[in-house]
Amino acid sequence: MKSRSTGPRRPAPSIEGRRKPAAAARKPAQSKPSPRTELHVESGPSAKQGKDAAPKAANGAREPSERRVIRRFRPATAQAPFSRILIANRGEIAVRIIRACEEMGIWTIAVFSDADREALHVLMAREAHPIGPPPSRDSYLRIDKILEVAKRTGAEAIHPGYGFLAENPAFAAACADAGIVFIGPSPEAMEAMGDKVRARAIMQRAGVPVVPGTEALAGDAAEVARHARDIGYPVLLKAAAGGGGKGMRAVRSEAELPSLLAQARGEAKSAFGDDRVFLEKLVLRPRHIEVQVLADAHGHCIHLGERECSIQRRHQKLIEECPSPVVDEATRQRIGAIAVKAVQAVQYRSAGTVEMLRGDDGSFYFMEVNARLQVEHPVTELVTGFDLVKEQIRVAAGEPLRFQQEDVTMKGHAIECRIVAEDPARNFMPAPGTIQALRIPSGPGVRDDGGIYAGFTVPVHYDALLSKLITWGDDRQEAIDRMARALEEYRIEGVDTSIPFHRKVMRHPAFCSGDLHTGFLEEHPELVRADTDPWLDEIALVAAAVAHFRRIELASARGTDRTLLNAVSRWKWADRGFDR
Ligand code: MV4
Repeated sequence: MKSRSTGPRRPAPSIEGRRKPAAAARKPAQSKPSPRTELHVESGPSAKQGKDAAPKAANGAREPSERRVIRRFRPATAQAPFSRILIANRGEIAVRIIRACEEMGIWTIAVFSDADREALHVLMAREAHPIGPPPSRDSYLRIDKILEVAKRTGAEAIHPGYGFLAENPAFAAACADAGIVFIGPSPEAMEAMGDKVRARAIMQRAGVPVVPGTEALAGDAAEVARHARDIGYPVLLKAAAGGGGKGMRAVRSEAELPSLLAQARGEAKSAFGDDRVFLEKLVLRPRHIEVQVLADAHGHCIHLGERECSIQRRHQKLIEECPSPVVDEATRQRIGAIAVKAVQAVQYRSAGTVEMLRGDDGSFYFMEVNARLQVEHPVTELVTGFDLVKEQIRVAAGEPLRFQQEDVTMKGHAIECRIVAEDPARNFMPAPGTIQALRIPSGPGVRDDGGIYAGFTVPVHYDALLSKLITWGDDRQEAIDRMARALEEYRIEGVDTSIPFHRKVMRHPAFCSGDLHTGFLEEHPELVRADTDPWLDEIALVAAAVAHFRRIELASARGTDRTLLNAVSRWKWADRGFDR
Protein backbone atom coordinates (compact mmCIF):
# COMPACT_ATOMS: atom_id res chain seq x y z
CA MET A 1 0.00 0.00 0.00
CA LYS A 2 1.00 3.63 -0.37
CA SER A 3 3.18 5.20 2.25
CA ARG A 4 1.01 7.35 4.45
CA SER A 5 2.54 7.21 7.88
CA THR A 6 4.01 10.50 8.98
CA GLY A 7 5.44 9.03 12.14
CA PRO A 8 9.04 9.55 13.18
CA ARG A 9 11.60 8.08 10.84
CA ARG A 10 13.75 5.25 12.03
CA PRO A 11 17.17 6.71 12.77
CA ALA A 12 19.54 6.09 9.92
CA PRO A 13 22.20 3.44 10.49
CA SER A 14 25.50 4.97 11.37
CA ILE A 15 27.67 6.19 8.56
CA GLU A 16 30.77 7.90 9.75
CA GLY A 17 31.19 11.32 8.19
CA ARG A 18 27.96 10.90 6.24
CA ARG A 19 27.13 14.07 4.44
CA LYS A 20 23.56 15.28 4.34
CA PRO A 21 22.43 16.76 1.07
CA ALA A 22 22.12 20.50 0.56
CA ALA A 23 22.89 22.57 3.66
CA ALA A 24 24.91 20.00 5.55
CA ALA A 25 26.99 19.30 2.46
CA ARG A 26 28.46 22.76 2.60
CA LYS A 27 29.75 22.38 6.14
CA PRO A 28 33.50 22.13 6.32
CA ALA A 29 34.95 18.65 6.55
CA GLN A 30 35.32 17.20 10.00
CA SER A 31 38.89 17.81 10.86
CA LYS A 32 38.92 14.97 13.34
CA PRO A 33 37.17 11.64 12.91
CA SER A 34 34.77 10.76 15.70
CA PRO A 35 36.33 8.82 18.60
CA ARG A 36 34.20 5.82 17.66
CA THR A 37 35.75 5.77 14.22
CA GLU A 38 39.26 6.13 15.54
CA LEU A 39 38.73 3.34 17.99
CA HIS A 40 37.45 0.70 15.60
CA VAL A 41 38.42 1.48 12.08
CA GLU A 42 40.47 -1.02 10.21
CA SER A 43 41.71 0.11 6.88
CA GLY A 44 41.92 -3.28 5.24
CA PRO A 45 44.63 -4.66 3.04
CA SER A 46 46.62 -2.07 1.19
CA ALA A 47 46.56 -1.94 -2.54
CA LYS A 48 49.09 -3.99 -4.46
CA GLN A 49 50.04 -0.91 -6.46
CA GLY A 50 51.19 0.67 -3.25
CA LYS A 51 48.50 3.28 -3.15
CA ASP A 52 47.05 4.44 0.14
CA ALA A 53 44.62 1.87 1.43
CA ALA A 54 42.60 4.53 3.20
CA PRO A 55 42.36 7.69 1.15
CA LYS A 56 43.07 10.75 3.23
CA ALA A 57 42.84 14.39 2.41
CA ALA A 58 46.14 16.28 2.36
CA ASN A 59 45.75 17.36 5.99
CA GLY A 60 45.17 13.77 7.03
CA ALA A 61 41.47 14.31 7.67
CA ARG A 62 38.97 11.94 6.20
CA GLU A 63 37.13 13.06 3.13
CA PRO A 64 33.73 14.31 4.36
CA SER A 65 31.49 11.84 2.57
CA GLU A 66 33.71 8.86 3.01
CA ARG A 67 32.83 6.20 5.50
CA ARG A 68 34.54 3.30 7.14
CA VAL A 69 32.98 0.18 8.50
CA ILE A 70 33.40 -0.67 12.14
CA ARG A 71 32.93 -4.43 11.72
CA ARG A 72 36.06 -6.48 12.06
CA PHE A 73 37.57 -7.30 8.70
CA ARG A 74 38.38 -10.97 8.33
CA PRO A 75 41.03 -11.38 5.66
CA ALA A 76 40.94 -14.37 3.38
CA THR A 77 41.86 -17.73 4.87
CA ALA A 78 43.05 -19.01 1.51
CA GLN A 79 44.73 -16.89 -1.12
CA ALA A 80 42.07 -14.46 -2.31
CA PRO A 81 42.17 -13.64 -6.02
CA PHE A 82 41.98 -9.91 -5.25
CA SER A 83 42.30 -7.96 -2.03
CA ARG A 84 40.06 -4.98 -2.98
CA ILE A 85 37.07 -4.89 -5.34
CA LEU A 86 34.94 -1.90 -6.30
CA ILE A 87 31.28 -2.64 -6.96
CA ALA A 88 29.95 -0.33 -9.70
CA ASN A 89 26.30 -0.95 -8.91
CA ARG A 90 23.61 -0.53 -6.28
CA GLY A 91 20.67 -2.36 -4.73
CA GLU A 92 20.34 -6.07 -4.25
CA ILE A 93 23.06 -7.06 -6.73
CA ALA A 94 25.65 -4.83 -5.05
CA VAL A 95 24.71 -6.47 -1.74
CA ARG A 96 24.99 -9.92 -3.34
CA ILE A 97 28.51 -9.14 -4.62
CA ILE A 98 29.56 -7.69 -1.26
CA ARG A 99 28.47 -10.94 0.40
CA ALA A 100 30.65 -13.01 -1.95
CA CYS A 101 33.61 -10.70 -1.30
CA GLU A 102 33.14 -10.87 2.48
CA GLU A 103 33.24 -14.66 2.32
CA MET A 104 36.42 -14.51 0.23
CA GLY A 105 38.11 -11.98 2.50
CA ILE A 106 38.05 -9.26 -0.15
CA TRP A 107 37.71 -5.62 0.92
CA THR A 108 34.68 -4.01 -0.74
CA ILE A 109 34.43 -0.48 -2.09
CA ALA A 110 30.92 0.80 -2.86
CA VAL A 111 29.94 3.81 -4.91
CA PHE A 112 26.67 5.67 -4.45
CA SER A 113 24.60 8.48 -5.90
CA ASP A 114 23.09 11.22 -3.76
CA ALA A 115 19.82 9.23 -3.72
CA ASP A 116 21.60 6.21 -2.23
CA ARG A 117 23.44 7.74 0.73
CA GLU A 118 21.58 5.44 3.08
CA ALA A 119 21.21 2.48 0.73
CA LEU A 120 21.93 -1.02 2.04
CA HIS A 121 24.93 -1.57 -0.25
CA VAL A 122 26.53 1.58 1.19
CA LEU A 123 25.99 0.32 4.72
CA MET A 124 27.32 -3.15 3.96
CA ALA A 125 30.44 -2.28 1.97
CA ARG A 126 33.72 -1.77 3.81
CA GLU A 127 33.91 1.74 2.37
CA ALA A 128 31.67 3.85 0.17
CA HIS A 129 32.24 6.85 -2.04
CA PRO A 130 29.85 9.36 -3.65
CA ILE A 131 29.80 9.57 -7.44
CA GLY A 132 27.19 12.21 -8.17
CA PRO A 133 23.55 13.26 -8.40
CA PRO A 134 20.67 10.74 -8.47
CA PRO A 135 20.13 10.32 -12.25
CA SER A 136 22.18 7.28 -13.32
CA ARG A 137 23.73 9.15 -16.25
CA ASP A 138 25.27 11.49 -13.64
CA SER A 139 26.40 8.74 -11.27
CA TYR A 140 26.24 4.98 -11.91
CA LEU A 141 26.88 5.49 -15.64
CA ARG A 142 29.82 7.86 -15.13
CA ILE A 143 32.85 5.83 -16.23
CA ASP A 144 35.22 8.68 -15.32
CA LYS A 145 33.94 9.09 -11.76
CA ILE A 146 33.87 5.38 -11.04
CA LEU A 147 37.41 4.89 -12.34
CA GLU A 148 38.58 7.90 -10.36
CA VAL A 149 37.29 6.27 -7.15
CA ALA A 150 38.78 2.91 -8.17
CA LYS A 151 42.23 4.42 -8.73
CA ARG A 152 42.10 6.56 -5.58
CA THR A 153 41.08 3.62 -3.40
CA GLY A 154 43.44 1.08 -4.93
CA ALA A 155 40.72 -1.24 -6.27
CA GLU A 156 42.28 -4.11 -8.21
CA ALA A 157 39.06 -5.13 -9.91
CA ILE A 158 35.58 -3.76 -10.62
CA HIS A 159 32.42 -5.82 -10.55
CA PRO A 160 29.75 -4.13 -12.69
CA GLY A 161 26.74 -6.23 -11.55
CA TYR A 162 23.97 -6.11 -14.15
CA GLY A 163 22.47 -3.11 -15.94
CA PHE A 164 24.28 0.26 -15.81
CA LEU A 165 27.80 -0.32 -17.24
CA ALA A 166 27.76 -4.13 -17.12
CA GLU A 167 27.61 -4.63 -20.88
CA ASN A 168 29.37 -1.46 -21.95
CA PRO A 169 32.52 -2.38 -23.92
CA ALA A 170 33.91 1.14 -23.47
CA PHE A 171 33.80 0.70 -19.71
CA ALA A 172 35.52 -2.70 -19.86
CA ALA A 173 38.20 -1.18 -22.10
CA ALA A 174 38.63 1.85 -19.83
CA CYS A 175 39.13 -0.46 -16.84
CA ALA A 176 41.85 -2.33 -18.71
CA ASP A 177 43.53 0.95 -19.68
CA ALA A 178 43.55 1.95 -16.02
CA GLY A 179 45.17 -1.38 -15.05
CA ILE A 180 42.02 -2.52 -13.28
CA VAL A 181 40.44 -5.93 -13.92
CA PHE A 182 36.88 -5.75 -15.26
CA ILE A 183 34.97 -8.72 -13.81
CA GLY A 184 33.27 -9.80 -17.01
CA PRO A 185 34.00 -10.66 -20.63
CA SER A 186 36.43 -8.84 -22.92
CA PRO A 187 35.27 -5.64 -24.65
CA GLU A 188 35.57 -7.50 -27.96
CA ALA A 189 33.22 -10.32 -26.90
CA MET A 190 30.76 -7.76 -25.53
CA GLU A 191 30.91 -5.73 -28.71
CA ALA A 192 30.32 -8.80 -30.90
CA MET A 193 27.29 -9.88 -28.84
CA GLY A 194 25.83 -6.37 -28.58
CA ASP A 195 25.09 -6.22 -32.30
CA LYS A 196 22.30 -8.76 -32.85
CA VAL A 197 22.88 -9.13 -36.60
CA ARG A 198 26.59 -9.69 -36.06
CA ALA A 199 25.86 -12.13 -33.23
CA ARG A 200 23.47 -14.07 -35.51
CA ALA A 201 26.11 -14.29 -38.22
CA ILE A 202 28.82 -15.44 -35.79
CA MET A 203 26.52 -18.10 -34.34
CA GLN A 204 25.38 -19.31 -37.74
CA ARG A 205 29.02 -19.72 -38.80
CA ALA A 206 29.76 -21.60 -35.56
CA GLY A 207 26.95 -24.05 -36.24
CA VAL A 208 24.62 -22.73 -33.55
CA PRO A 209 20.95 -22.95 -34.60
CA VAL A 210 19.38 -19.54 -35.25
CA VAL A 211 15.82 -18.72 -36.28
CA PRO A 212 15.49 -18.50 -40.08
CA GLY A 213 15.98 -14.85 -40.94
CA THR A 214 18.01 -12.14 -42.66
CA GLU A 215 20.97 -9.85 -42.22
CA ALA A 216 20.38 -6.15 -41.55
CA LEU A 217 18.03 -4.72 -44.17
CA ALA A 218 18.80 -1.23 -45.42
CA GLY A 219 16.24 -1.21 -48.22
CA ASP A 220 12.68 0.04 -48.51
CA ALA A 221 9.46 -1.77 -47.62
CA ALA A 222 9.36 -3.54 -51.00
CA GLU A 223 12.74 -5.15 -50.39
CA VAL A 224 11.85 -6.11 -46.81
CA ALA A 225 8.59 -7.59 -48.12
CA ARG A 226 10.53 -9.78 -50.58
CA HIS A 227 12.53 -11.24 -47.69
CA ALA A 228 9.41 -11.68 -45.57
CA ARG A 229 7.77 -13.63 -48.40
CA ASP A 230 10.83 -15.91 -48.59
CA ILE A 231 10.72 -16.61 -44.85
CA GLY A 232 6.93 -16.89 -44.77
CA TYR A 233 4.53 -14.99 -42.54
CA PRO A 234 4.27 -14.38 -39.67
CA VAL A 235 7.67 -12.70 -39.34
CA LEU A 236 9.28 -10.56 -36.66
CA LEU A 237 11.05 -7.25 -37.29
CA LYS A 238 13.94 -6.72 -34.87
CA ALA A 239 16.41 -3.92 -34.28
CA ALA A 240 19.98 -4.82 -35.25
CA ALA A 241 21.41 -2.83 -32.37
CA GLY A 242 18.60 -4.05 -30.16
CA GLY A 243 17.87 -6.52 -27.46
CA GLY A 244 15.21 -6.43 -24.80
CA GLY A 245 12.42 -6.31 -27.35
CA LYS A 246 12.88 -2.66 -28.33
CA GLY A 247 12.01 -1.96 -31.95
CA MET A 248 10.40 -5.39 -32.28
CA ARG A 249 7.24 -5.78 -34.39
CA ALA A 250 5.38 -8.96 -35.37
CA VAL A 251 4.14 -8.81 -38.96
CA ARG A 252 1.32 -11.17 -39.95
CA SER A 253 0.76 -10.10 -43.53
CA GLU A 254 2.37 -8.05 -46.29
CA ALA A 255 -0.32 -5.38 -45.95
CA GLU A 256 0.83 -4.45 -42.43
CA LEU A 257 4.51 -4.44 -43.30
CA PRO A 258 5.15 -0.81 -44.44
CA SER A 259 3.72 0.87 -41.33
CA LEU A 260 5.25 -1.68 -38.91
CA LEU A 261 8.61 -1.30 -40.62
CA ALA A 262 8.47 2.46 -40.13
CA GLN A 263 7.57 1.97 -36.45
CA ALA A 264 10.37 -0.54 -35.88
CA ARG A 265 12.94 1.74 -37.55
CA GLY A 266 11.72 4.76 -35.59
CA GLU A 267 11.89 2.94 -32.28
CA ALA A 268 15.31 1.46 -33.06
CA LYS A 269 16.60 4.90 -34.07
CA SER A 270 15.45 6.57 -30.86
CA ALA A 271 16.47 3.70 -28.57
CA PHE A 272 19.86 2.85 -30.10
CA GLY A 273 20.62 5.67 -32.56
CA ASP A 274 20.69 2.98 -35.25
CA ASP A 275 17.67 2.25 -37.47
CA ARG A 276 18.95 -1.01 -38.99
CA VAL A 277 16.40 -3.82 -38.68
CA PHE A 278 16.34 -7.47 -39.70
CA LEU A 279 13.72 -10.17 -40.08
CA GLU A 280 13.18 -13.49 -38.36
CA LYS A 281 10.51 -16.12 -38.66
CA LEU A 282 8.11 -15.53 -35.74
CA VAL A 283 8.31 -18.39 -33.26
CA LEU A 284 4.80 -19.03 -31.93
CA ARG A 285 4.00 -19.58 -28.24
CA PRO A 286 7.72 -19.60 -27.42
CA ARG A 287 9.39 -20.28 -24.12
CA HIS A 288 12.36 -18.24 -22.97
CA ILE A 289 14.94 -20.78 -21.89
CA GLU A 290 18.50 -19.68 -21.18
CA VAL A 291 21.68 -21.60 -20.42
CA GLN A 292 24.18 -20.44 -17.80
CA VAL A 293 27.82 -20.78 -18.82
CA LEU A 294 31.09 -20.19 -17.03
CA ALA A 295 34.34 -19.75 -18.96
CA ASP A 296 37.90 -19.09 -17.84
CA ALA A 297 40.79 -17.36 -19.60
CA HIS A 298 42.39 -20.71 -20.50
CA GLY A 299 39.79 -21.91 -22.98
CA HIS A 300 37.75 -23.98 -20.52
CA CYS A 301 34.01 -23.55 -20.60
CA ILE A 302 31.18 -25.39 -18.86
CA HIS A 303 27.41 -24.98 -18.77
CA LEU A 304 25.34 -25.03 -15.59
CA GLY A 305 21.99 -26.09 -16.94
CA GLU A 306 19.07 -23.96 -18.03
CA ARG A 307 16.62 -21.53 -16.53
CA GLU A 308 13.06 -21.03 -17.67
CA CYS A 309 12.15 -17.33 -17.70
CA SER A 310 8.91 -17.29 -19.66
CA ILE A 311 6.86 -15.40 -17.06
CA GLN A 312 7.59 -11.82 -17.93
CA ARG A 313 5.75 -8.64 -18.66
CA ARG A 314 6.91 -6.21 -21.33
CA HIS A 315 10.32 -7.94 -21.41
CA GLN A 316 10.65 -7.57 -17.63
CA LYS A 317 11.07 -11.04 -16.15
CA LEU A 318 8.99 -11.64 -13.04
CA ILE A 319 9.48 -15.33 -12.22
CA GLU A 320 12.36 -17.64 -13.17
CA GLU A 321 13.09 -21.25 -12.38
CA CYS A 322 15.75 -23.89 -12.70
CA PRO A 323 15.47 -26.39 -14.30
CA SER A 324 12.86 -25.77 -17.01
CA PRO A 325 9.81 -28.03 -16.59
CA VAL A 326 10.16 -29.10 -20.27
CA VAL A 327 13.88 -29.86 -20.47
CA ASP A 328 15.00 -33.44 -19.85
CA GLU A 329 18.60 -34.49 -19.22
CA ALA A 330 19.35 -35.34 -22.87
CA THR A 331 17.98 -31.97 -24.04
CA ARG A 332 19.92 -30.23 -21.26
CA GLN A 333 23.21 -31.67 -22.50
CA ARG A 334 22.30 -30.84 -26.10
CA ILE A 335 21.41 -27.17 -25.49
CA GLY A 336 24.26 -26.90 -22.97
CA ALA A 337 26.71 -27.95 -25.69
CA ILE A 338 25.13 -25.40 -28.06
CA ALA A 339 25.56 -22.68 -25.43
CA VAL A 340 29.22 -23.58 -24.86
CA LYS A 341 29.82 -23.53 -28.62
CA ALA A 342 28.10 -20.14 -28.84
CA VAL A 343 30.27 -18.39 -26.25
CA GLN A 344 33.45 -20.09 -27.40
CA ALA A 345 32.85 -18.56 -30.83
CA VAL A 346 33.69 -15.18 -29.25
CA GLN A 347 36.37 -16.39 -26.80
CA TYR A 348 34.00 -15.52 -24.01
CA ARG A 349 35.35 -15.39 -20.48
CA SER A 350 33.40 -15.01 -17.18
CA ALA A 351 29.82 -15.99 -16.34
CA GLY A 352 27.42 -15.52 -19.22
CA THR A 353 24.02 -16.60 -20.43
CA VAL A 354 22.92 -17.89 -23.79
CA GLU A 355 19.30 -16.93 -24.30
CA MET A 356 17.28 -19.34 -26.42
CA LEU A 357 13.75 -19.52 -27.69
CA ARG A 358 11.99 -22.85 -27.61
CA GLY A 359 9.21 -23.35 -30.10
CA ASP A 360 6.09 -25.36 -29.33
CA ASP A 361 7.58 -28.22 -31.37
CA GLY A 362 10.57 -28.48 -29.03
CA SER A 363 13.08 -26.76 -31.33
CA PHE A 364 15.65 -24.46 -29.73
CA TYR A 365 17.04 -21.32 -31.36
CA PHE A 366 19.83 -18.98 -30.30
CA MET A 367 18.51 -15.51 -29.38
CA GLU A 368 21.31 -13.57 -27.72
CA VAL A 369 24.19 -13.76 -25.29
CA ASN A 370 23.82 -11.82 -22.05
CA ALA A 371 27.40 -10.84 -21.29
CA ARG A 372 26.87 -10.37 -17.56
CA LEU A 373 25.78 -11.93 -14.32
CA GLN A 374 22.00 -12.08 -14.48
CA VAL A 375 19.31 -11.12 -11.99
CA GLU A 376 18.06 -14.71 -11.92
CA HIS A 377 21.46 -16.36 -11.26
CA PRO A 378 20.44 -17.58 -7.76
CA VAL A 379 18.10 -20.32 -9.08
CA THR A 380 21.08 -21.89 -10.85
CA GLU A 381 23.17 -21.51 -7.68
CA LEU A 382 20.61 -23.34 -5.54
CA VAL A 383 20.28 -26.24 -7.97
CA THR A 384 23.98 -26.65 -8.91
CA GLY A 385 25.58 -25.56 -5.63
CA PHE A 386 27.95 -23.17 -7.41
CA ASP A 387 28.53 -19.61 -6.21
CA LEU A 388 28.51 -17.81 -9.54
CA VAL A 389 29.83 -14.51 -8.17
CA LYS A 390 32.82 -16.17 -6.53
CA GLU A 391 33.56 -18.17 -9.69
CA GLN A 392 33.30 -14.98 -11.73
CA ILE A 393 35.82 -13.28 -9.45
CA ARG A 394 38.20 -16.25 -9.65
CA VAL A 395 38.20 -16.52 -13.44
CA ALA A 396 38.56 -12.72 -13.73
CA ALA A 397 41.80 -13.07 -11.74
CA GLY A 398 43.02 -15.61 -14.28
CA GLU A 399 42.41 -18.73 -12.22
CA PRO A 400 41.46 -21.80 -14.25
CA LEU A 401 37.98 -23.24 -13.68
CA ARG A 402 38.05 -25.67 -10.79
CA PHE A 403 35.33 -27.85 -12.33
CA GLN A 404 34.71 -29.89 -15.42
CA GLN A 405 31.38 -30.51 -17.08
CA GLU A 406 31.04 -33.89 -15.29
CA ASP A 407 31.29 -32.08 -11.94
CA VAL A 408 28.11 -30.13 -12.64
CA THR A 409 25.09 -31.92 -11.24
CA MET A 410 21.65 -30.55 -10.66
CA LYS A 411 19.62 -31.37 -7.58
CA GLY A 412 16.00 -30.37 -6.97
CA HIS A 413 14.22 -27.29 -8.25
CA ALA A 414 14.46 -23.56 -7.54
CA ILE A 415 12.08 -20.68 -8.25
CA GLU A 416 12.71 -16.94 -8.02
CA CYS A 417 10.08 -14.25 -7.62
CA ARG A 418 11.19 -10.69 -8.28
CA ILE A 419 9.79 -8.42 -5.58
CA VAL A 420 9.41 -5.05 -7.27
CA ALA A 421 8.03 -1.76 -5.94
CA GLU A 422 5.28 -1.70 -8.54
CA ASP A 423 1.57 -2.17 -8.16
CA PRO A 424 0.53 -5.23 -10.20
CA ALA A 425 -3.14 -4.24 -9.86
CA ARG A 426 -2.40 -0.83 -11.40
CA ASN A 427 -0.61 -2.08 -14.52
CA PHE A 428 2.69 -2.43 -12.60
CA MET A 429 2.85 1.27 -11.96
CA PRO A 430 6.06 2.23 -10.11
CA ALA A 431 5.37 2.67 -6.40
CA PRO A 432 8.46 4.19 -4.78
CA GLY A 433 8.27 5.29 -1.16
CA THR A 434 9.59 4.52 2.29
CA ILE A 435 9.69 0.96 3.60
CA GLN A 436 7.71 1.39 6.82
CA ALA A 437 7.92 -2.18 8.02
CA LEU A 438 9.63 -5.26 6.71
CA ARG A 439 9.47 -8.94 7.53
CA ILE A 440 11.69 -11.12 5.39
CA PRO A 441 10.70 -14.79 5.15
CA SER A 442 13.13 -17.55 6.05
CA GLY A 443 13.01 -21.19 7.02
CA PRO A 444 13.79 -24.33 5.02
CA GLY A 445 14.66 -23.80 1.37
CA VAL A 446 14.23 -20.02 1.43
CA ARG A 447 16.74 -17.38 0.26
CA ASP A 448 16.11 -13.65 0.08
CA ASP A 449 18.52 -11.51 -1.95
CA GLY A 450 17.45 -8.03 -0.94
CA GLY A 451 18.65 -4.46 -1.13
CA ILE A 452 16.30 -2.81 1.37
CA TYR A 453 15.63 -2.41 5.10
CA ALA A 454 12.84 -0.92 7.20
CA GLY A 455 13.20 2.85 7.04
CA PHE A 456 14.85 2.93 3.61
CA THR A 457 13.29 5.20 1.01
CA VAL A 458 13.21 3.51 -2.39
CA PRO A 459 14.59 6.09 -4.81
CA VAL A 460 12.49 6.93 -7.86
CA HIS A 461 15.56 7.09 -10.10
CA TYR A 462 16.36 3.41 -10.57
CA ASP A 463 14.58 0.19 -11.37
CA ALA A 464 11.97 -1.04 -8.95
CA LEU A 465 13.60 -4.32 -7.86
CA LEU A 466 13.55 -4.46 -4.05
CA SER A 467 14.54 -8.05 -3.53
CA LYS A 468 14.43 -11.53 -4.97
CA LEU A 469 12.76 -14.33 -3.10
CA ILE A 470 14.18 -17.70 -4.09
CA THR A 471 13.01 -21.09 -2.86
CA TRP A 472 14.46 -24.53 -3.34
CA GLY A 473 12.65 -27.86 -3.11
CA ASP A 474 13.30 -31.50 -3.83
CA ASP A 475 11.03 -31.13 -6.83
CA ARG A 476 9.10 -28.32 -8.55
CA GLN A 477 6.00 -28.81 -6.40
CA GLU A 478 7.98 -28.43 -3.17
CA ALA A 479 9.69 -25.31 -4.53
CA ILE A 480 6.23 -23.86 -5.34
CA ASP A 481 4.83 -24.82 -1.92
CA ARG A 482 7.79 -23.20 -0.19
CA MET A 483 7.44 -20.10 -2.36
CA ALA A 484 3.74 -19.84 -1.54
CA ARG A 485 4.54 -20.25 2.16
CA ALA A 486 7.40 -17.71 2.08
CA LEU A 487 5.24 -15.19 0.19
CA GLU A 488 2.65 -15.50 2.96
CA GLU A 489 5.35 -14.65 5.51
CA TYR A 490 6.66 -11.70 3.50
CA ARG A 491 5.54 -8.26 4.69
CA ILE A 492 6.61 -5.01 3.06
CA GLU A 493 4.66 -2.00 4.30
CA GLY A 494 4.87 1.49 2.86
CA VAL A 495 5.17 0.65 -0.84
CA ASP A 496 3.06 -1.47 -3.16
CA THR A 497 4.86 -4.58 -4.33
CA SER A 498 4.45 -7.55 -6.63
CA ILE A 499 4.01 -9.94 -3.65
CA PRO A 500 0.19 -10.31 -4.07
CA PHE A 501 0.73 -11.06 -7.78
CA HIS A 502 3.26 -13.79 -6.97
CA ARG A 503 0.90 -15.33 -4.38
CA LYS A 504 -1.74 -15.66 -7.09
CA VAL A 505 0.68 -17.17 -9.61
CA MET A 506 1.86 -19.83 -7.12
CA ARG A 507 -1.65 -21.27 -6.93
CA HIS A 508 -2.57 -20.80 -10.60
CA PRO A 509 -3.26 -24.15 -12.35
CA ALA A 510 -1.41 -23.20 -15.56
CA PHE A 511 1.69 -22.19 -13.61
CA CYS A 512 1.52 -25.25 -11.37
CA SER A 513 1.29 -27.55 -14.38
CA GLY A 514 4.32 -25.85 -15.98
CA ASP A 515 2.39 -24.67 -19.04
CA LEU A 516 4.48 -21.56 -19.60
CA HIS A 517 5.23 -19.34 -22.60
CA THR A 518 6.16 -15.71 -23.11
CA GLY A 519 2.50 -14.75 -23.55
CA PHE A 520 1.52 -16.35 -20.22
CA LEU A 521 0.31 -13.13 -18.55
CA GLU A 522 -1.67 -12.03 -21.61
CA GLU A 523 -3.27 -15.46 -21.67
CA HIS A 524 -4.13 -15.22 -17.95
CA PRO A 525 -5.07 -11.56 -17.37
CA GLU A 526 -6.79 -12.47 -14.09
CA LEU A 527 -3.29 -12.63 -12.58
CA VAL A 528 -2.67 -8.93 -13.17
CA ARG A 529 -6.16 -7.60 -12.45
CA ALA A 530 -7.15 -5.81 -9.28
CA ASP A 531 -9.51 -8.27 -7.61
CA THR A 532 -10.38 -6.37 -4.46
CA ASP A 533 -11.75 -2.92 -3.77
CA PRO A 534 -8.78 -0.54 -4.04
CA TRP A 535 -10.30 1.40 -1.11
CA LEU A 536 -10.10 -1.59 1.21
CA ASP A 537 -6.85 -0.33 2.71
CA GLU A 538 -8.37 3.05 3.53
CA ILE A 539 -11.50 1.44 4.99
CA ALA A 540 -9.36 -0.84 7.16
CA LEU A 541 -7.29 2.13 8.30
CA VAL A 542 -10.40 4.10 9.30
CA ALA A 543 -11.78 1.05 11.14
CA ALA A 544 -8.48 0.63 12.99
CA ALA A 545 -8.48 4.32 13.96
CA VAL A 546 -12.08 4.15 15.22
CA ALA A 547 -11.27 1.05 17.28
CA HIS A 548 -8.19 2.76 18.68
CA PHE A 549 -10.01 5.90 19.78
CA ARG A 550 -12.86 3.86 21.25
CA ARG A 551 -10.25 2.04 23.34
CA ILE A 552 -8.79 5.35 24.51
CA GLU A 553 -12.28 6.56 25.47
CA LEU A 554 -13.00 3.39 27.41
CA ALA A 555 -9.63 3.53 29.10
CA SER A 556 -10.06 7.10 30.27
CA ALA A 557 -13.63 6.43 31.44
CA ARG A 558 -12.37 3.55 33.56
CA GLY A 559 -9.15 5.29 34.54
CA THR A 560 -7.11 2.34 33.19
CA ASP A 561 -3.33 2.21 33.16
CA ARG A 562 -1.72 4.60 30.66
CA THR A 563 0.21 1.76 28.97
CA LEU A 564 -2.95 0.94 27.05
CA LEU A 565 -2.71 4.34 25.40
CA ASN A 566 0.81 3.63 24.25
CA ALA A 567 -0.07 0.30 22.67
CA VAL A 568 1.17 0.10 19.08
CA SER A 569 -1.42 -1.00 16.57
CA ARG A 570 -0.56 -4.17 14.69
CA TRP A 571 -3.55 -4.06 12.38
CA LYS A 572 -1.48 -4.30 9.18
CA TRP A 573 0.43 -7.30 10.47
CA ALA A 574 -2.60 -9.33 11.47
CA ASP A 575 -3.96 -9.70 7.95
CA ARG A 576 -2.33 -13.05 7.17
CA GLY A 577 -1.07 -11.57 3.94
CA PHE A 578 -4.51 -10.83 2.57
CA ASP A 579 -4.08 -10.38 -1.17
CA ARG A 580 -4.66 -6.89 -2.29
C1 MV4 B 1 11.47 -13.69 -30.83
C2 MV4 B 1 10.15 -14.09 -30.53
C3 MV4 B 1 9.49 -14.88 -31.44
N1 MV4 B 1 10.11 -15.21 -32.60
N2 MV4 B 1 12.03 -14.05 -31.98
C4 MV4 B 1 12.06 -10.66 -27.24
C5 MV4 B 1 13.31 -10.04 -26.70
C6 MV4 B 1 14.44 -10.72 -27.37
N3 MV4 B 1 15.40 -11.15 -26.41
C7 MV4 B 1 13.87 -11.85 -28.14
N4 MV4 B 1 12.44 -11.73 -28.09
C8 MV4 B 1 11.63 -12.52 -28.85
N5 MV4 B 1 12.17 -12.93 -30.01
C9 MV4 B 1 11.34 -14.79 -32.85
N6 MV4 B 1 11.92 -15.12 -34.01
C10 MV4 B 1 9.58 -13.70 -29.33
C11 MV4 B 1 10.32 -12.89 -28.49
C12 MV4 B 1 9.64 -12.50 -27.29
C13 MV4 B 1 10.12 -12.85 -26.04
C14 MV4 B 1 11.28 -13.56 -25.87
C15 MV4 B 1 11.74 -13.88 -24.63
C16 MV4 B 1 11.02 -13.49 -23.52
C17 MV4 B 1 9.87 -12.78 -23.66
C18 MV4 B 1 9.40 -12.45 -24.92
C19 MV4 B 1 8.22 -11.73 -25.04
C20 MV4 B 1 7.76 -11.40 -26.25
C21 MV4 B 1 8.48 -11.78 -27.39
